[in-house]
Amino acid sequence: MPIVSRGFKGKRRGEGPSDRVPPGQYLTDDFPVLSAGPTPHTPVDQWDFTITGEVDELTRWTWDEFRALPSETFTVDIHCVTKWSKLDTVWEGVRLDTLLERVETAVDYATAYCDGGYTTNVPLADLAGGRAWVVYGYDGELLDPEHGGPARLLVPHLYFWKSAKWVRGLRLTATDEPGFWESNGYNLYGDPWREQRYWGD
Ligand SMILES: Nc1nc2c(c(=O)[nH]1)N[C@H]1C(S)=C(S)[C@@H](COP(=O)(O)O)O[C@H]1N2
Ligand SMILES: [Mo]
Repeated sequence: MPIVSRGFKGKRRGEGPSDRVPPGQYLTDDFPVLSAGPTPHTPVDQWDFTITGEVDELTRWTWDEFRALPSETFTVDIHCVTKWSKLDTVWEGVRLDTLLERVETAVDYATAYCDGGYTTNVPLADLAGGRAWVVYGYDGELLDPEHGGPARLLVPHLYFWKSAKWVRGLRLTATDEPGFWESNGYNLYGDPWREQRYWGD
């Protein structure tokens, strides 16, 4: 009987198409949960989304106001710095463009902040152009609290740590300020196609 372990790669499906799977990543069908702390459970009647910081006026949406904004269902690939990628994930949410068009600012950076205290920094340019969303639906259902429900940021062209779960707003800043993981060794920008995993990558 051969001793090779066919199960060694678990649910990995191999490396996948190189135009879809960035260097160093493997594909998974699972949806792992990665959280630096406990899952907050903020009721939607206590939820709001605020754009604050270097803005002319603070802009805020209640849950009902946010849900009344134009939304879309879309399919993207996601890439976690721990090396799993997941293709064709289906989300529902509001483009950041829709939120940012209400905001006047002279600065170029944003820090997403969350229930539970997590933060992550993203240049405003990366939040514009239909490349970033605040999502509340996944795979035809409301977003599971473990995956960031009621709502999370989704910036699929950057490593998945930029997709802040339980997001409550953006603080706009003049300089690119490291968030939680970026202060702990992760790359300030996090482009998976350039393998910008850690400081110095
Ligand atoms: N608020 C918050 N958002 C977060 C995290 C976190 O710990 N707290 N972890 C990040 C990391 S490192 C990853 S890989 C993804 C994981 O999302 P998932 O649990 O839905 O797979 O969420 C990101 N967003
Ligand atoms: Mo991650």
